[in-house]
Amino acid sequence: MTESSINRWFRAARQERHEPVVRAYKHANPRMLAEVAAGLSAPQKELPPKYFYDHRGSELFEEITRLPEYYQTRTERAILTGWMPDLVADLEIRALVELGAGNAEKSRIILSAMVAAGHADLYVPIDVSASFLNQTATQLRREYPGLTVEPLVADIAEVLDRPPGLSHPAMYAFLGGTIGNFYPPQAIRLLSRIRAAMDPQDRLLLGVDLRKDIARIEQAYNDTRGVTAAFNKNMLLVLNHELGASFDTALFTHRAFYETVNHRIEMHLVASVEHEVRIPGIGMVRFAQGETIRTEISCKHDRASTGELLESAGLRLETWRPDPRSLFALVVGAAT
Ligand code: AVJ
Repeated sequence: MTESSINRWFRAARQERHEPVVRAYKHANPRMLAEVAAGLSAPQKELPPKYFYDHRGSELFEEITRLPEYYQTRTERAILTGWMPDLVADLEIRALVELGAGNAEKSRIILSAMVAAGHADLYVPIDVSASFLNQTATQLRREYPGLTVEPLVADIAEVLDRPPGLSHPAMYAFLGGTIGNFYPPQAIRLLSRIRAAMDPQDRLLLGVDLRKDIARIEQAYNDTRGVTAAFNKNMLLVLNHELGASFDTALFTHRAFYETVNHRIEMHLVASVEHEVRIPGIGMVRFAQGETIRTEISCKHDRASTGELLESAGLRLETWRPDPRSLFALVVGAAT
Protein backbone atom coordinates (compact mmCIF):
# COMPACT_ATOMS: atom_id res chain seq x y z
CA MET A 1 0.00 0.00 0.00
CA THR A 2 1.30 3.47 -0.83
CA GLU A 3 1.29 6.30 1.64
CA SER A 4 -1.44 8.11 -0.23
CA SER A 5 -3.69 5.05 -0.44
CA ILE A 6 -3.37 4.61 3.32
CA ASN A 7 -4.18 8.26 3.84
CA ARG A 8 -7.20 7.88 1.58
CA TRP A 9 -8.34 4.86 3.54
CA PHE A 10 -8.06 6.67 6.87
CA ARG A 11 -9.77 9.75 5.44
CA ALA A 12 -12.69 7.68 4.12
CA ALA A 13 -13.06 5.84 7.44
CA ARG A 14 -12.97 9.12 9.33
CA GLN A 15 -15.47 10.85 7.08
CA GLU A 16 -17.88 7.99 7.63
CA ARG A 17 -17.61 8.73 11.33
CA HIS A 18 -17.85 12.51 10.64
CA GLU A 19 -14.42 13.10 12.19
CA PRO A 20 -12.06 15.81 10.98
CA VAL A 21 -9.49 14.88 8.32
CA VAL A 22 -5.90 14.94 9.60
CA ARG A 23 -3.01 14.91 7.17
CA ALA A 24 -0.26 12.35 7.87
CA TYR A 25 3.12 13.47 9.16
CA LYS A 26 5.34 14.22 6.19
CA HIS A 27 8.08 11.75 7.11
CA ALA A 28 5.82 9.03 8.51
CA ASN A 29 6.45 5.46 7.38
CA PRO A 30 3.03 4.34 6.07
CA ARG A 31 3.47 0.81 7.40
CA MET A 32 4.20 2.08 10.87
CA LEU A 33 1.29 4.50 10.68
CA ALA A 34 -1.09 1.68 9.73
CA GLU A 35 0.19 -0.57 12.55
CA VAL A 36 -0.09 2.20 15.13
CA ALA A 37 -3.57 3.18 13.91
CA ALA A 38 -4.77 -0.43 14.18
CA GLY A 39 -3.10 -1.01 17.55
CA LEU A 40 -4.42 2.14 19.21
CA SER A 41 -7.99 1.62 18.00
CA ALA A 42 -8.28 -1.87 19.53
CA PRO A 43 -10.20 -2.24 22.84
CA GLN A 44 -6.89 -3.23 24.47
CA LYS A 45 -4.53 -0.68 22.96
CA GLU A 46 -1.37 -2.36 21.74
CA LEU A 47 1.88 -1.40 19.99
CA PRO A 48 4.46 -3.78 18.42
CA PRO A 49 7.64 -4.23 20.51
CA LYS A 50 9.85 -3.64 17.46
CA TYR A 51 9.20 0.08 18.02
CA PHE A 52 11.31 0.04 21.19
CA TYR A 53 14.51 -0.13 19.20
CA ASP A 54 15.65 3.22 17.88
CA HIS A 55 19.21 4.24 18.79
CA ARG A 56 18.25 5.18 22.36
CA GLY A 57 16.04 2.10 22.74
CA SER A 58 18.89 -0.19 21.67
CA GLU A 59 21.17 1.50 24.21
CA LEU A 60 18.56 1.01 26.95
CA PHE A 61 18.15 -2.64 25.99
CA GLU A 62 21.93 -3.12 26.22
CA GLU A 63 21.73 -1.61 29.69
CA ILE A 64 18.91 -4.02 30.61
CA THR A 65 21.09 -6.99 29.63
CA ARG A 66 23.63 -5.90 32.25
CA LEU A 67 21.10 -5.45 35.10
CA PRO A 68 21.43 -7.80 38.08
CA GLU A 69 17.70 -8.69 37.78
CA TYR A 70 17.87 -9.51 34.06
CA TYR A 71 19.31 -13.03 34.17
CA GLN A 72 18.46 -13.97 30.55
CA THR A 73 21.42 -12.59 28.60
CA ARG A 74 24.21 -13.74 30.88
CA THR A 75 22.60 -17.16 31.33
CA GLU A 76 22.25 -17.71 27.59
CA ARG A 77 25.85 -16.59 27.08
CA ALA A 78 27.05 -19.12 29.65
CA ILE A 79 25.17 -21.96 27.91
CA LEU A 80 26.59 -20.90 24.53
CA THR A 81 30.14 -20.72 25.87
CA GLY A 82 29.96 -24.15 27.44
CA TRP A 83 28.17 -25.91 24.61
CA MET A 84 29.00 -24.43 21.19
CA PRO A 85 32.51 -25.94 20.81
CA ASP A 86 31.04 -29.46 21.07
CA LEU A 87 27.79 -28.76 19.24
CA VAL A 88 29.22 -27.15 16.10
CA ALA A 89 32.01 -29.76 15.97
CA ASP A 90 29.58 -32.69 16.34
CA LEU A 91 27.16 -31.32 13.75
CA GLU A 92 29.98 -30.07 11.48
CA ILE A 93 28.25 -26.72 11.10
CA ARG A 94 29.75 -24.69 8.22
CA ALA A 95 27.50 -21.66 8.07
CA LEU A 96 25.69 -19.51 10.61
CA VAL A 97 22.50 -17.62 9.75
CA GLU A 98 21.49 -15.35 12.61
CA LEU A 99 18.05 -13.79 12.88
CA GLY A 100 17.95 -10.42 14.65
CA ALA A 101 21.72 -10.28 14.88
CA GLY A 102 21.89 -8.11 18.03
CA ASN A 103 25.32 -6.84 19.03
CA ALA A 104 27.17 -9.91 17.62
CA GLU A 105 28.62 -10.79 21.01
CA LYS A 106 26.81 -14.13 21.04
CA SER A 107 27.60 -14.64 17.36
CA ARG A 108 31.31 -14.48 18.20
CA ILE A 109 30.93 -17.40 20.62
CA ILE A 110 29.41 -19.53 17.85
CA LEU A 111 31.80 -18.31 15.12
CA SER A 112 34.87 -18.93 17.28
CA ALA A 113 33.63 -22.47 17.94
CA MET A 114 33.20 -22.99 14.17
CA VAL A 115 36.74 -21.73 13.53
CA ALA A 116 38.11 -24.03 16.25
CA ALA A 117 36.26 -26.99 14.69
CA GLY A 118 37.93 -26.16 11.38
CA HIS A 119 34.93 -25.17 9.24
CA ALA A 120 33.68 -21.59 9.30
CA ASP A 121 32.64 -20.69 5.73
CA LEU A 122 29.84 -18.17 5.96
CA TYR A 123 28.05 -15.88 8.43
CA VAL A 124 24.73 -14.32 7.44
CA PRO A 125 23.51 -11.84 10.06
CA ILE A 126 19.92 -10.70 9.40
CA ASP A 127 18.59 -7.50 10.93
CA VAL A 128 16.22 -4.61 10.18
CA SER A 129 18.93 -1.98 10.65
CA ALA A 130 21.29 -1.78 7.64
CA SER A 131 23.79 0.68 9.10
CA PHE A 132 24.17 -1.41 12.24
CA LEU A 133 24.60 -4.59 10.16
CA ASN A 134 27.31 -3.18 7.91
CA GLN A 135 29.25 -1.92 10.90
CA THR A 136 29.20 -5.37 12.53
CA ALA A 137 30.05 -7.09 9.23
CA THR A 138 33.18 -4.98 8.68
CA GLN A 139 34.32 -5.67 12.23
CA LEU A 140 33.75 -9.45 11.97
CA ARG A 141 35.56 -9.72 8.61
CA ARG A 142 38.60 -8.23 10.34
CA GLU A 143 38.31 -10.58 13.31
CA TYR A 144 37.67 -13.74 11.28
CA PRO A 145 39.83 -13.76 8.13
CA GLY A 146 38.62 -16.57 5.88
CA LEU A 147 35.01 -16.19 6.99
CA THR A 148 32.62 -14.74 4.42
CA VAL A 149 30.17 -12.30 6.01
CA GLU A 150 27.03 -11.60 3.97
CA PRO A 151 24.57 -9.44 5.93
CA LEU A 152 20.90 -9.43 4.91
CA VAL A 153 18.55 -6.55 5.68
CA ALA A 154 15.09 -7.93 6.46
CA ASP A 155 12.25 -7.77 8.96
CA ILE A 156 12.16 -11.44 9.98
CA ALA A 157 8.56 -11.03 11.12
CA GLU A 158 7.71 -10.43 7.43
CA VAL A 159 10.04 -12.46 5.21
CA LEU A 160 12.91 -14.91 5.30
CA ASP A 161 14.55 -15.65 1.98
CA ARG A 162 16.92 -18.57 1.65
CA PRO A 163 20.35 -16.91 1.92
CA PRO A 164 22.25 -17.57 -1.35
CA GLY A 165 25.54 -19.48 -1.40
CA LEU A 166 25.03 -21.26 1.94
CA SER A 167 27.25 -24.21 2.77
CA HIS A 168 25.64 -27.03 4.74
CA PRO A 169 24.95 -28.05 7.40
CA ALA A 170 23.97 -24.49 8.30
CA MET A 171 22.71 -23.37 11.69
CA TYR A 172 19.85 -20.87 11.92
CA ALA A 173 20.19 -19.09 15.28
CA PHE A 174 17.35 -17.15 16.88
CA LEU A 175 18.65 -16.19 20.31
CA GLY A 176 17.80 -14.01 23.30
CA GLY A 177 14.34 -15.43 23.89
CA THR A 178 12.97 -13.08 21.23
CA ILE A 179 10.65 -15.84 19.96
CA GLY A 180 8.73 -15.09 23.20
CA ASN A 181 7.84 -11.62 21.94
CA PHE A 182 5.55 -13.17 19.30
CA TYR A 183 2.01 -14.41 19.90
CA PRO A 184 1.97 -18.19 19.33
CA PRO A 185 0.44 -18.06 15.80
CA GLN A 186 3.08 -15.53 14.71
CA ALA A 187 5.85 -17.52 16.43
CA ILE A 188 4.75 -20.65 14.52
CA ARG A 189 4.65 -18.69 11.26
CA LEU A 190 8.17 -17.38 11.87
CA LEU A 191 9.56 -20.83 12.76
CA SER A 192 7.79 -22.31 9.71
CA ARG A 193 9.57 -19.78 7.51
CA ILE A 194 12.91 -20.84 9.00
CA ARG A 195 11.93 -24.48 8.44
CA ALA A 196 11.07 -23.72 4.81
CA ALA A 197 14.51 -22.16 4.25
CA MET A 198 16.34 -25.10 5.89
CA ASP A 199 18.01 -28.02 4.11
CA PRO A 200 17.29 -31.44 5.70
CA GLN A 201 20.68 -31.50 7.48
CA ASP A 202 20.48 -27.87 8.72
CA ARG A 203 19.59 -27.02 12.32
CA LEU A 204 17.72 -24.36 14.27
CA LEU A 205 19.30 -23.01 17.47
CA LEU A 206 16.61 -21.31 19.56
CA GLY A 207 16.93 -19.44 22.87
CA VAL A 208 13.89 -19.61 25.18
CA ASP A 209 13.29 -18.07 28.60
CA LEU A 210 11.89 -20.64 31.02
CA ARG A 211 8.87 -20.77 33.33
CA LYS A 212 10.02 -20.36 36.91
CA ASP A 213 9.29 -18.57 40.17
CA ILE A 214 6.96 -15.71 39.19
CA ALA A 215 8.63 -13.13 41.47
CA ARG A 216 11.96 -13.81 39.78
CA ILE A 217 10.50 -13.24 36.31
CA GLU A 218 8.60 -10.11 37.37
CA GLN A 219 11.75 -8.61 38.91
CA ALA A 220 13.57 -8.99 35.59
CA TYR A 221 11.01 -6.59 34.05
CA ASN A 222 10.72 -4.27 37.07
CA ASP A 223 14.34 -3.43 37.84
CA THR A 224 15.01 -1.15 40.79
CA ARG A 225 16.97 1.34 38.66
CA GLY A 226 14.03 1.97 36.34
CA VAL A 227 15.90 1.08 33.14
CA THR A 228 13.05 -1.14 31.91
CA ALA A 229 10.57 1.66 32.67
CA ALA A 230 12.66 4.08 30.57
CA PHE A 231 12.92 1.44 27.81
CA ASN A 232 9.13 1.00 27.83
CA LYS A 233 8.41 4.76 27.72
CA ASN A 234 10.98 5.21 24.95
CA MET A 235 8.42 3.73 22.55
CA LEU A 236 6.30 6.86 22.98
CA LEU A 237 9.29 9.01 22.06
CA VAL A 238 9.82 6.85 18.97
CA LEU A 239 6.19 7.55 17.96
CA ASN A 240 6.68 11.27 18.60
CA HIS A 241 9.80 11.29 16.46
CA GLU A 242 8.62 9.01 13.65
CA LEU A 243 4.98 10.04 13.40
CA GLY A 244 4.96 13.53 14.91
CA ALA A 245 2.75 12.24 17.75
CA SER A 246 2.27 14.32 20.92
CA PHE A 247 2.78 11.70 23.66
CA ASP A 248 3.81 13.12 27.04
CA THR A 249 5.83 10.35 28.75
CA ALA A 250 5.17 12.01 32.14
CA LEU A 251 1.50 11.00 31.81
CA PHE A 252 2.33 7.26 31.60
CA THR A 253 3.79 4.78 34.05
CA HIS A 254 5.51 1.45 33.44
CA ARG A 255 3.73 -1.79 34.44
CA ALA A 256 5.03 -5.32 33.91
CA PHE A 257 3.33 -8.43 35.31
CA TYR A 258 3.26 -12.19 34.77
CA GLU A 259 0.09 -13.47 33.14
CA THR A 260 -0.24 -17.04 34.44
CA VAL A 261 -2.82 -18.38 31.95
CA ASN A 262 -0.61 -17.80 28.91
CA HIS A 263 2.70 -18.01 30.80
CA ARG A 264 3.94 -14.62 29.72
CA ILE A 265 5.19 -11.29 30.94
CA GLU A 266 3.08 -8.39 29.71
CA MET A 267 4.50 -4.88 29.59
CA HIS A 268 2.07 -1.99 29.57
CA LEU A 269 2.16 1.80 29.67
CA VAL A 270 -0.55 3.06 32.01
CA ALA A 271 -2.17 6.50 31.51
CA SER A 272 -2.14 8.16 34.94
CA VAL A 273 -4.75 10.77 33.93
CA GLU A 274 -7.46 10.99 31.30
CA HIS A 275 -6.07 12.77 28.25
CA GLU A 276 -5.83 12.85 24.46
CA VAL A 277 -2.82 12.42 22.19
CA ARG A 278 -2.64 13.81 18.65
CA ILE A 279 -1.13 11.61 15.95
CA PRO A 280 -1.00 13.18 12.48
CA GLY A 281 -2.70 10.87 9.99
CA ILE A 282 -4.61 9.11 12.76
CA GLY A 283 -6.25 11.90 14.76
CA MET A 284 -6.88 12.29 18.47
CA VAL A 285 -6.40 9.14 20.55
CA ARG A 286 -8.22 9.23 23.89
CA PHE A 287 -6.88 7.64 27.06
CA ALA A 288 -9.08 7.08 30.10
CA GLN A 289 -7.39 7.31 33.49
CA GLY A 290 -5.75 3.92 34.13
CA GLU A 291 -6.13 2.78 30.53
CA THR A 292 -3.10 0.89 29.19
CA ILE A 293 -1.16 0.26 26.00
CA ARG A 294 0.30 -3.23 25.86
CA THR A 295 3.79 -2.76 24.41
CA GLU A 296 5.24 -6.28 24.72
CA ILE A 297 4.54 -9.86 25.62
CA SER A 298 7.40 -12.17 26.56
CA CYS A 299 6.24 -15.80 26.58
CA LYS A 300 7.98 -18.23 28.91
CA HIS A 301 8.40 -21.90 28.03
CA ASP A 302 9.23 -25.36 29.27
CA ARG A 303 10.42 -28.37 27.32
CA ALA A 304 6.89 -29.49 26.42
CA SER A 305 5.67 -26.08 25.20
CA THR A 306 8.87 -25.60 23.19
CA GLY A 307 8.44 -29.03 21.60
CA GLU A 308 4.85 -28.18 20.65
CA LEU A 309 5.93 -24.87 19.14
CA LEU A 310 8.61 -26.59 17.06
CA GLU A 311 6.30 -29.39 15.96
CA SER A 312 3.66 -26.93 14.80
CA ALA A 313 6.35 -25.51 12.52
CA GLY A 314 7.47 -28.86 11.05
CA LEU A 315 10.49 -29.20 13.33
CA ARG A 316 11.36 -31.62 16.08
CA LEU A 317 13.11 -30.88 19.34
CA GLU A 318 16.45 -32.64 18.97
CA THR A 319 18.34 -31.30 22.01
CA TRP A 320 17.16 -29.46 25.12
CA ARG A 321 19.90 -27.62 26.99
CA PRO A 322 18.93 -25.56 30.06
CA ASP A 323 21.46 -23.92 32.39
CA PRO A 324 22.01 -25.69 35.76
CA ARG A 325 19.37 -23.49 37.46
CA SER A 326 16.84 -23.95 34.62
CA LEU A 327 16.43 -20.22 34.07
CA PHE A 328 16.94 -20.26 30.29
CA ALA A 329 17.38 -22.93 27.62
CA LEU A 330 19.00 -23.35 24.25
CA VAL A 331 17.20 -25.76 21.97
CA VAL A 332 18.27 -27.49 18.78
CA GLY A 333 15.51 -28.10 16.29
CA ALA A 334 15.84 -30.37 13.27
CA ALA A 335 13.61 -30.93 10.26
CA THR A 336 11.04 -33.67 10.85
C1 AVJ B 1 15.31 -10.16 24.79
C2 AVJ B 1 13.94 -8.95 23.31
C3 AVJ B 1 13.21 -10.99 24.25
O1 AVJ B 1 11.38 -10.09 26.20
O2 AVJ B 1 12.93 -10.15 27.71
C4 AVJ B 1 13.72 -6.85 28.03
C5 AVJ B 1 13.11 -7.60 25.61
N1 AVJ B 1 11.79 -6.31 27.31
N2 AVJ B 1 13.08 -6.18 28.99
C6 AVJ B 1 12.52 -9.80 26.62
C7 AVJ B 1 12.89 -6.95 26.96
C8 AVJ B 1 11.92 -5.84 28.54
C9 AVJ B 1 13.48 -9.04 25.73
N3 AVJ B 1 13.93 -9.75 24.52
